[in-house]
Amino acid sequence: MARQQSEPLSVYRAKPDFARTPEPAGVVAERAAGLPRFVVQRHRARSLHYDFRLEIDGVLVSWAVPKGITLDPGARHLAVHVEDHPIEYLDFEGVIPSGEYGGGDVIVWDIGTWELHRDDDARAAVEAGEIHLELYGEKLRGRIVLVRTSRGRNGKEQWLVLHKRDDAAIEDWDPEEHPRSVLSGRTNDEVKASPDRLWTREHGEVAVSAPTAFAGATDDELAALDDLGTKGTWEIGGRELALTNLDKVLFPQRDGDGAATKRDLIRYYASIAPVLLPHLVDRPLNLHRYPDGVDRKGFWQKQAPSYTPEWIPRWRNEDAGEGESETYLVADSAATLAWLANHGAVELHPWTSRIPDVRHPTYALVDIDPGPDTTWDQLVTLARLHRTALDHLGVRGYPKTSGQRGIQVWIPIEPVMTFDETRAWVERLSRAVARVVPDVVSDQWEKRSRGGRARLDYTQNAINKTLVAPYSVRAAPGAPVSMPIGWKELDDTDLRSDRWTLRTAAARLAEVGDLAAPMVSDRQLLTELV
Ligand SMILES: [Mn+2]
Repeated sequence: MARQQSEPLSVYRAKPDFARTPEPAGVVAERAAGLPRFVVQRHRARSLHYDFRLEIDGVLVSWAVPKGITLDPGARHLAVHVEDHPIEYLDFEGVIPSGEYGGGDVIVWDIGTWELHRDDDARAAVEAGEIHLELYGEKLRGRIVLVRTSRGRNGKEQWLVLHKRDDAAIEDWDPEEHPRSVLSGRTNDEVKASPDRLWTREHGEVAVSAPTAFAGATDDELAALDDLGTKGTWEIGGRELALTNLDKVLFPQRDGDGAATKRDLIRYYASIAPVLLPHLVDRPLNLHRYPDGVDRKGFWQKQAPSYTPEWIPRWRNEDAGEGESETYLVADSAATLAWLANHGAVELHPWTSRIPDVRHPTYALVDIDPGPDTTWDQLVTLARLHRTALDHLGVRGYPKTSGQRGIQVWIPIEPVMTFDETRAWVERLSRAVARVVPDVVSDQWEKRSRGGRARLDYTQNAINKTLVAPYSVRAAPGAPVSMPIGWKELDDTDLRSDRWTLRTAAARLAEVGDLAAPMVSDRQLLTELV
């Protein structure tokens, strides 16, 4: 999704449509050039209104006009004087997230230039409560007058806006009959359906980025790995790795599947890289390491080890408190994944937020965590109820197996909410689900008081708390993998959380494709839950 910058505006300015005005285009264009700008944005927030904004002294002096600005000289429309907006907002067209002031969708309904008709000081005219303008817009032309009628309660000044009876006036002209953006030709509905720009009060315009493609190990590289002895130098992606203990068993066998060695783990991560890395890149990584195998105790590693090669990217957490990890590894290549696997990093847990804006998550996470007495059928029921709830809200969730016993739902979002907000959102969602099946779900955190029931864990929606990445291996016999699934697969009687392993993941991918790929570029604005 390309981010529209100010180009459409300059394109527009270069080619204004002067067909409707009786004055020669050259004369008007000359006068309109170099003048301050105005914009009218059609804004569907709590209620529909048009924001009329004038560029004055480097800010946008603004009025919210419920019925819009019209060419109809018979109309008198209420205009509420609202706070100045930054000049960067002038050509903004996109979405303001719900929860933000003015949350909703915005199009540039009209844009152009203006000049004072009577006075010579615009700011003074606004303060005096009466301003006469000549507009040179795409839709709006001619003389407009704004007059203050009352100071109003809660400081909101009420004004009237009207169009003079001049050559540009058109009787019964209705702004709602001209609903498209003058920049993109889109309606509010179309912008809402696929917003390519986003505005927040704190950050202004928020960029939307495109996913990158990552290379995995080549067949030749994998053959070279297979040919190594128990240790040796392996070249992958132009990097030389000193691999050790390649035949060490990290995963005991399960159900007749052979045990898996460190070589198997390295091979898996180097091969799965193209579909795994999009979930890891630009995110600090928490590692669950099992250098002595998964039947021994593992440990969490967040701090980048001192022996990390130069070429592996790192991110420094400037907010790290006393005793907390300061420097995190970031995986951006198959070679990095292979290096991590060589160090026994079995489970890869990326942060749910991206560098550098780590305080705003790109996912809301639902973790359906079975208790000792939870049956698989009950777990699937809980997943289905979440699906129903998300459907009802018009929110897209992407399910995956945890690779152990649970099911997770990852909900990709625009990075505009805080962790407190995503956590509260998921808690409300899960509590609504729990009310449907109270005998299956416990709201108790103490394992003892849960009576063996499942837990809907919303607490992972916090900075530096993580769930395992899609396609990450889990620390369990047989080397199961956290596998993205389709919602319909909940109906598959063969589905189990640990159904797929590092041996079967490639065949699974070949069969159903990369079901987690859409998560990476999907961005949603979570609607308010009451
Ligand atoms: Mn508005």
